[in-house]
Formats: sequence, structure tokens, C-alpha cells
Amino acid sequence: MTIPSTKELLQTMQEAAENLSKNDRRDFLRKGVSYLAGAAAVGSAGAASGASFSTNLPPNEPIWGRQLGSGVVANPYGEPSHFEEHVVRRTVPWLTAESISSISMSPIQNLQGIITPNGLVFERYHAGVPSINPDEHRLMIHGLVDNPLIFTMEDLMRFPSVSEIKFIECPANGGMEWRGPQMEALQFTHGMLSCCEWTGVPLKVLLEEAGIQPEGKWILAEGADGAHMSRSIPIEKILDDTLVVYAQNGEMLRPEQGYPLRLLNPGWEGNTSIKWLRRIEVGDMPWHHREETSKYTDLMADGRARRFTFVQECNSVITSPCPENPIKKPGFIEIEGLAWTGRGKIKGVDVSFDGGVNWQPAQLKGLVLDKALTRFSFQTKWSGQPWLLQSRAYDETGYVQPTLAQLREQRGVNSIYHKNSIHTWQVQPTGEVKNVQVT
Ligand SMILES: Nc1nc2c(c(=O)[nH]1)N[C@H]1C(S)=C(S)[C@@H](COP(=O)(O)O)O[C@H]1N2
Ligand SMILES: [Mo]
Repeated sequence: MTIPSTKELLQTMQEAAENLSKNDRRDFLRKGVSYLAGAAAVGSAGAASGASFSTNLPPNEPIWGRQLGSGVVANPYGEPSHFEEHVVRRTVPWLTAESISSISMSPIQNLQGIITPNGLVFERYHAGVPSINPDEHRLMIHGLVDNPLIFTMEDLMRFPSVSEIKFIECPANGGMEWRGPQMEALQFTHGMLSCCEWTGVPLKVLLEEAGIQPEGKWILAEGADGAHMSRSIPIEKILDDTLVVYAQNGEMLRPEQGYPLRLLNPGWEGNTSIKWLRRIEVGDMPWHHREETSKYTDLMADGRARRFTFVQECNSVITSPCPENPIKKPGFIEIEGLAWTGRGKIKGVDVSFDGGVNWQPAQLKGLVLDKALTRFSFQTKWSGQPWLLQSRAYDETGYVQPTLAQLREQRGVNSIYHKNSIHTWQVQPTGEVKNVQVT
């Protein structure tokens, strides 16, 4: 193939411009396609090698540079390139009975940096996503307060706002693997995890407006969805960093994330971050509702259950390589992963290539924020040798991510929640990656 002449290029552009001026997008697309087909035919005639030949490769001028693209507001709310349409939330069908009380996992194997885009934040609902009219939504604060209050969304948005980058994780993350490895994908072993910039008002500020009475030691937060999901939260957490948020990553909350209002308890079990927040009651003790008795407790080996295990302990996982991101060729490789802790900041991450016998420090890259995802990196070479790849994070409180053996020793294998043990990927000589457990 030869590079098209300037005359040919001008002709193509003029043709495209004529199509555009007809203001008929479908017609434009159809013409675009037939032009492409024509170009491909020329290409295959001129190419000796056939199938993999693309007329878009150098030294040719690619097709997209020889015609005009679509204009502004072809798509008023933008979306990713259709070449990225495999990057989506996914469910594990056998995990839950119905989609209205289910969970979808974020494709963390495909994400970069530490922010989860809004369309890819994991979702967990107990009774589906309600469609709430913000004009008719109210937040009520009552109980042991001097002045019970009812806020409109407009009232709430008049308060000085704060924006903070925080992770949110369902404590069931990894919970399918207490007894052995069974999920052959990072999205399913660790995808109940997201990190956004959340905007709203500290709950402390709203409670100061209402005036907490001295006996007020706990609050109950309740959602407006069909589940009326509720959790008891100790007042110390509220005074520390609990937020009432209405926006995520710069835009109003997605319906899936609690539009128009949710609670955010940074670093704590995702289920305490009540979505579609409608009611805060102040009391002198916890309420012992369904989601803190029958559910979201940790069954120990001796049959007793731990309750109110709020904090998401320090955890980490290697996101590349992983089952979805095999190693493609020998040579230089950047091993990357995510670390997080509900206790504050990540202090460091170590990487092991031999299943935890030897450890080397990884680098933390980019922002290292309180209760936010933190990305780590380790640059090395791979020459086809098998690896038992692990990451071990530790946080600023000195807490070190446990081994699976240590966790099982403390907790048995009856639990669902809070499985934050060191994870192992087995890298095979082909570069493929398997989910295994090392004890
Ligand atoms: N009102 C209400 N709030 C809720 C839930 C719910 O079903 N209803 N699910 C909880 C659970 S179990 C989790 S893990 C988080 C998930 O938040 P996300 O869907 O924004 O990721 O929301 C919590 N808040
Ligand atoms: Mo959850």
C-alpha cells in the first residue's frame, strides 16, 4: 500500500464533510462503513500476508485520519470507547438468588490509578435501586437531640462542603475463599471494592445543628429503599469522619450508589454506609437490627459470633499480573497492585515471588491517602520461571496483613466477612496466572 496522496485525502475529507452536512448520522455511518470495506479490499489485494494486514498501520495513514469524526453532543453524556466495552461490572450468578438483592464486582483488573469511575463502582443492594425524586427526599434527625430536624436536599447543599477520596469495600470481599480458592478472576476475588472522591457534609456538623444530648452515644442510620437497611454506629466514629454525601467523582451520586444522599463511614464495612439515607436517630445504645445480628457478624470456629466488626483491616492484592492479565512475554515487567486499610494510611507493601519465603519492598506510587486505595509497583524481569506471587501490606498503625494460616488460626473457616489474608497468584511458565492458596 502507498500513502494516499494529498488529493485523495482531500477527496475523502470532502466526501465525509458532504455526508456530515446532510446531518444524517446513520447515513454517514453507512457510508463510512462502505468506504472502510472498500479500503480493506484494496488492502487485502495488495497484502501478501492476508488476514492480519490492516490498512490502518504504518506507513499508511489510518482511516480515522482520512475522514471527519462525529461532532459535539452526538452523545450528550459521554461514554468510554466501544473498544473498552469488556470493562464492566460483573456478577457471580450462583452467589445470590435475585438481582435486586445481589452484588456486582468492579473490574479492578482494568483500572488505573486509585479512582473508580462512577459507572464501574461495585454495587450492592438488598432490595434493588429505588428511583428517588430529590425534591421529595428528606433527611430526618431525631431521638436524643435538642432540636429534631428535617433537611431538604437544598438545605444540605447549603452547608460548607468537603470532598474526600475514600475507598468503600463490602466485608464479603474475598469471602468465597475461606475454605479454598474458587474464583478464577481478580474481579471476583477482590472486586467488591471501589474508591471515589465523595462530596458532602460531615454528619457531625448536622448533629451539632440538632444538638446531641449527653446520653446520645450511638446513631441509627436508615435507608429509604425497600430494604430500609439500617446500622447502628457509635458516636465516636461520627465525631471522627462520617460524612453525609451527595456527590461522587464530581457529579451527583449514581442511583446505584444512593442518589440523592448516602452515609459514608470511611474505612468501615460497606454496609454501614447506608445509601438513600432518610433517617438518623440518636440513642444511648445500639439497636441490634437485622444487619448487625443475623447478618454482618463473624461466625468463629467455636460457634460464637463476633459482632460490630466495623473496620476493614489492611489488605492488598496484585492487579497485574492476575488471571485476567497474564504475562504476555519475557523481559521487563511492572508488577502493580492495590493496598488499603480502614485504619488510616498504607505505610508499605512487600512483594514475594516464592509464596512468602522471601520478601522485597514495593514502591507506593501516586497519592497515599487516609482510607483510600493506594497503588504499589515493583519493577522486575520475568524469564518464564514459575512464580508464587504475593503482596503483603502494612499500615501506619503497624498492623500487618496476615497470612491465610494466621487468619484461619484466629477465625476458623466459618466466616464470610473480613477475609483480608495475603493472596497468591501462581504465574505459570506460559505466563498464565492461576488463583491458588499457600498455607
Ligand atoms: N439503604 C441501603 N444502603 C446500603 C445497602 C442497601 O442494600 N440499602 N447495601 C449496603 C452494602 S452491603 C454495601 S457493601 C454498600 C455498597 O455500596 P455501593 O453499592 O455504593 O458500592 O452499601 C450499603 N448500603
Ligand atoms: Mo456489603
